[in-house]
Amino acid sequence: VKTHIPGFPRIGAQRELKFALENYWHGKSSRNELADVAKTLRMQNWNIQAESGMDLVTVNDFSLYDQVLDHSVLLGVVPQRFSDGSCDSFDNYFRMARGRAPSGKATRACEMTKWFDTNYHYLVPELTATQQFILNPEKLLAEIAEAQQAGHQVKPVIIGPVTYLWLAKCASQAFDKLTLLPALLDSYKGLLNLLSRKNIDWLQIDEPALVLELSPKWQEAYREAYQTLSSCGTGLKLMLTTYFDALDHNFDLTAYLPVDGFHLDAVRGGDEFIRFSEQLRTDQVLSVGAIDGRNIWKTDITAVAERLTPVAERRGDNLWLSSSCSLLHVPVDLEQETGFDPELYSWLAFARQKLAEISLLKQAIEGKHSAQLAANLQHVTARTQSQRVHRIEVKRRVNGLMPKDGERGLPYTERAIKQQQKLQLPAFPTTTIGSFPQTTDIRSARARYRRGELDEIAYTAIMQAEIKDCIERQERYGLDMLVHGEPERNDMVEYFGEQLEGYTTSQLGWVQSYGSRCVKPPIIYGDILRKEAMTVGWSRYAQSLSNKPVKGMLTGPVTMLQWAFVRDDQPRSETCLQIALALRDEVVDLEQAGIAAIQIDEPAIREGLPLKQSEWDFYLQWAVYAFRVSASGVQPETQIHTHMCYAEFNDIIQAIADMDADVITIETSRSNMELLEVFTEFNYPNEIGPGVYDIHSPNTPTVEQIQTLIEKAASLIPAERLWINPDCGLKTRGWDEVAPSLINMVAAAKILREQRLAA
Ligand code: THG
Ligand code: ZN
Repeated sequence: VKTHIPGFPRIGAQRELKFALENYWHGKSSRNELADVAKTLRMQNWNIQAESGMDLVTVNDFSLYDQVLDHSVLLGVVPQRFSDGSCDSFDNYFRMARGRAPSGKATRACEMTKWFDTNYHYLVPELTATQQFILNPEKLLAEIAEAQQAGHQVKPVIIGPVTYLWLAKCASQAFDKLTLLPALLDSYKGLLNLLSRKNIDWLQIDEPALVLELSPKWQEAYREAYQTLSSCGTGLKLMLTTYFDALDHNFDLTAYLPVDGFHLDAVRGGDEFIRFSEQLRTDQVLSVGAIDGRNIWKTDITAVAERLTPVAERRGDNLWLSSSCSLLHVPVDLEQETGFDPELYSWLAFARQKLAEISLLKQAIEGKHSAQLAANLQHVTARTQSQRVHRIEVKRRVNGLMPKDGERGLPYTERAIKQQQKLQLPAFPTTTIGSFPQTTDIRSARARYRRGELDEIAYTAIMQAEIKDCIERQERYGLDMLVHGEPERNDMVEYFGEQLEGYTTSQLGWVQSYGSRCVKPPIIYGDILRKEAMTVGWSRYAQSLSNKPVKGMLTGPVTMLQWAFVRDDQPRSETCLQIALALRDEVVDLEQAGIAAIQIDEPAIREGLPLKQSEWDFYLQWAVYAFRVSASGVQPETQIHTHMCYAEFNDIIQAIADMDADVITIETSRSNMELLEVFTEFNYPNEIGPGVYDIHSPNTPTVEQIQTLIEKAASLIPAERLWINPDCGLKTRGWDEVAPSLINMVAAAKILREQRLAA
């Protein structure tokens, strides 16, 4: 039995890579200093793997920004606009990622999108119909040499050809990406040839697209690809690596691909690996991903060892043990955490601890019964029985939910009349998405409060002053529906996670989101209960300062679930309904406190879609119901808003309509309102606020630019249902950018109102 992992986090236990990158980008450090940090991190990661008993260390899972971007560079897939010679290849790499670099001209960055159903974003390769692939293996070979010189047994990882094509987009006009497969395979053959001369046994070749419901055409591409690669006679063994779900309808396809080994996800894929093992020849290797690479729970090693016994008996040395997928998706090291109480701590495993679990699993399978194994069993058993996990009143409330708990009482058309009577908004009402600039003063006040350097009274006074300033500014700019600005919040999920029972938050549990950016997902360990109101005090205070309506601001149940590490001992849908009920109570309390409009953000509803399309309906059904439960405790007069960003709405427009929010605000400005067209075609029945300017850009939009977008929107959405707002929250911008932008937005809305009145 051998052990390995598909990949390890590269950001560093203390986010060393993040800080090194940002220092380099901002001209505060040299290229060599960045390279040194990167090298140290790689060395550390290999040493951790070797010391934890991995037989092979993974190489090329490291990246300065993104592994898909690295692979594009490896294949010479660099869009034309980056070939202007304005900087060298080191900086050009960052230009592709960010649109700019310490040297070189600024240009449009590559598009970013979600890596399968994870919260990691990759840079989308851009292919042309006549794409040439020119190998550029410098980085890969250098890292292999580095690891070998350090004395490690090396297993490099690359992305497989079919998954790479699947992830790519057509640069300008559409064409069939599979027409590029033969040329791409030539390039891979060249690469395999190179690697076969580097004293390497195994190459890990990642093909997660094999867990998708592929069409026959893409299935055939797999046959062609691996037939070609297996017949190139290099002697290099391929470990075809799949993860994130079961193979299901690609099971036979995969089992017959001519490679020397396969890696399967035995967490999401259930017991499929047992049947798969029976299909393989005994000289083929099966790597079983039995330790969850997507979550932070300790594995029940005894139970997994038992499940693995038949496979171990059949395969002997040709069984490898592994994590389900790369550990990129979990934080680095639990041992740094000092804030968890001992009981909770004993239930958790971060990346480092997962390596130890793989070794422990190997011992268990080999029949060695250690004290560690006994402790593991004790901890995982304790978790299933713990008082802190189970709250009978919460379970009872979820079980008692009825269809009517997801109903608003009156249909939208009747609610809209009552809401207008109450809110008295002008035509084309202006609003914002919720957050306003998080200044250094605000961040520092929060940090001092957290460290106990500010008491509750002093902290509240500072936050109230910020809210007051924010309300006064919005009044001055002339906005119609105000927000309190959220100075008290760090992250929109973490903030609520810190306040709800059943949730906890880590201190250093950072996970890479994209490039140097990280998130710290909260951990949902138990039944969820709202002990007391979470946002009401701030909202009530904000409303007391204005005669205009101030929107309450909450994160919706699906996003609270999707951006957290979720307990694995009950269906996600049940956990989501528990969150929905906690939020429902908050929504009702806000209404009681005189808040007439409440926004329940759901930016993550689309990314929660299962990888297999046949499972979409079931997911959307419970996700939409959970949102509706959170929103339906209030009177028809109370206006419910929701917000979604980075969304492709086409395939879920029915579900969005089913959410039945009175108002939805969406990101549309960068696509020139194209994203709005689906709402028009669908005849979306409720109110919409399509974003009229891009908050991700530092440029101030002019009145004319905004007007043009509003007019486009007005041609797509009936006037009485159109709102005017930016694309997204403003917390990443400065007041010097926000003030003129909002003033221009309000001016554009007023011009439109006058035009309509005159017409
Ligand atoms: N919150 C959470 N998850 C998310 C998002 C979020 N996932 C998807 C999307 N938004 C990811 N986008 C970002 C954008 C910015 C940052 C992280 C993810 C970011 N992070 C800070 C950093 O890395 O410096 C750290 C944040 C902090 O200091 O609290 O800027 O909004 N949960
Ligand atoms: Zn947004």
